[in-house]
Amino acid sequence: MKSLVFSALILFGLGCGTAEMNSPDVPIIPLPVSVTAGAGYFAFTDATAFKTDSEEVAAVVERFASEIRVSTGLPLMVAFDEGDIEVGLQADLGVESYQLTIDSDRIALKGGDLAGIFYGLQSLRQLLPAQIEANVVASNVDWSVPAITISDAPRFPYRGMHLDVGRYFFDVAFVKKYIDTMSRYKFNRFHWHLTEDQGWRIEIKKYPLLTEVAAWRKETIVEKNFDPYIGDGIPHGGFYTQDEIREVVAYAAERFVTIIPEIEMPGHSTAVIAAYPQLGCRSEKIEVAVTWGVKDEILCPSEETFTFLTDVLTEVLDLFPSPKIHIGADEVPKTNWKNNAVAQSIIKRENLADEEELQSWFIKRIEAFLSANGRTLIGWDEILEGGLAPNATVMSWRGVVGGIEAARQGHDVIMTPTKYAYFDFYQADPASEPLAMNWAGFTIPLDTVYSFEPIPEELTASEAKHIIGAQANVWTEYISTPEYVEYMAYPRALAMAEVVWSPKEKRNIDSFYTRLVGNLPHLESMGVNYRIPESRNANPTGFAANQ
Ligand code: TNX
Repeated sequence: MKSLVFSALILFGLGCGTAEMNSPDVPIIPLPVSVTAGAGYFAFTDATAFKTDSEEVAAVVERFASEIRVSTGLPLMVAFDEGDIEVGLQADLGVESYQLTIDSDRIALKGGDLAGIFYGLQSLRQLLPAQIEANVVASNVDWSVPAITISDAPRFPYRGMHLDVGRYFFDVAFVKKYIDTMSRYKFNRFHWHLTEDQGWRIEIKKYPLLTEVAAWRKETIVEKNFDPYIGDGIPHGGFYTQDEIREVVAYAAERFVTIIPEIEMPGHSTAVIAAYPQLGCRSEKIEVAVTWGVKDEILCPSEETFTFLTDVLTEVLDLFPSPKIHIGADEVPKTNWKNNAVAQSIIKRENLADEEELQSWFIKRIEAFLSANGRTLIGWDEILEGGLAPNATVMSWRGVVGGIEAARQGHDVIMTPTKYAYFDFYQADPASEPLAMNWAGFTIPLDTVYSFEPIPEELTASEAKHIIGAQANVWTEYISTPEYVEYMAYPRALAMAEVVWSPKEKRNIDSFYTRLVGNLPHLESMGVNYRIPESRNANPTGFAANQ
């Protein structure tokens, strides 16, 4: 990888020496609200220490110091009485905001809250040489940072990255690394897609077959060989124990990341029905899915299903403090409801027009349960069909149309339109890339992600307030290894980080590419297997981007 990064730098025609750091294109991603270059450098030495004003601030600083002690080998004490890096709270700065002032003899970091301090420290980390990310002492490095003043605050409160662990299971160590990496780019929501047709990944004490049966499939389709079907013959599966989940939730919280668990219903439920056939709408025994695509196996709207779902959610709520819980609700073919007596009798009893309204009735029942437990619901934009549940947040994935509609109805919206936010899609000419998703027929290069604007022009200012942020999704049908997840997510996640954090009017693709050059060595040093981007304006394959 080292040599690849080196060639990437040559490709860009730039190095990453300290001189360039003093330019306005200081290599911080996402771009801060305001950056003013000063004169000179602050050097980290044996005598450098952090001074904090409270236990809670000290805890955040200590975590950071403990990480950079590893690479610098410096003592970097955290104290209350003295220190040349002074860190404290200043509430009037606002949530998640910070001010970082670096002079040649001292550094001052003020955060509007602890998250703000954490983000200020991430900016400081990015100003240090890339070896700061190393997990061994890096010798002969000049640990200095340029004099600079930064004022910074996020554009959106919801800045998300998603990971599908249903299609392929990823272990706790990797999930932690994924969260750690995203948090360094100031993402604050991890959407953990925990259940799928091809695998259920969360231990639920009351329903042991979910982890004994639903977490395992006998094999996986090879590439796109649906017809004739070719399977790999290799069993695949795995799940997180509740202890592991608690550990990951705590790990994320230390990085100011809230985990939003997703429990899919009523669709994407083949694995559940394989374990508990009585929850489906048909009596045949089925297996955990081995192929991709939209499946007919959906949960029956019976009382037994609601008991199951509320039991499952009770355990989920106990594990995840997130105020918002994702209940899926995408891609629900209604065939099995059309042919099922229970479903039809509810339509009649509740005076519903059709199966779409039955889905809406289903989701509203789940919302009532969540709201009785002090939480609200997020669903994919299909929850608009048949009428939105009262406090639902809509995740708009089939373009931004659903998001516009929901915002007009006064609902909160998270924008994640496929065209810009699906990191399972190819990022360059498919001919030169490993197998990836392309069901919509387009490719999503880095600059396309960067060009994404989460607030549609059609919205009035008051409607636009309902767009609480955006998210990038990593679906894993064709992504079976951690290395490939990273290849698909990075550096596109850096472009998305800037979309959700930086002021719209300051975003500039040329500046982004320049800062990217300074930043890629950090990803390299963190051991993230990012894709080396083509140089700006180069089109080596002659492949046209999808815009
Ligand atoms: C659509 S996005 C899906 C996922 C797939 C993805 C593949 C959404 C709510 N549903 O189940 O994994 O496309 O790109």
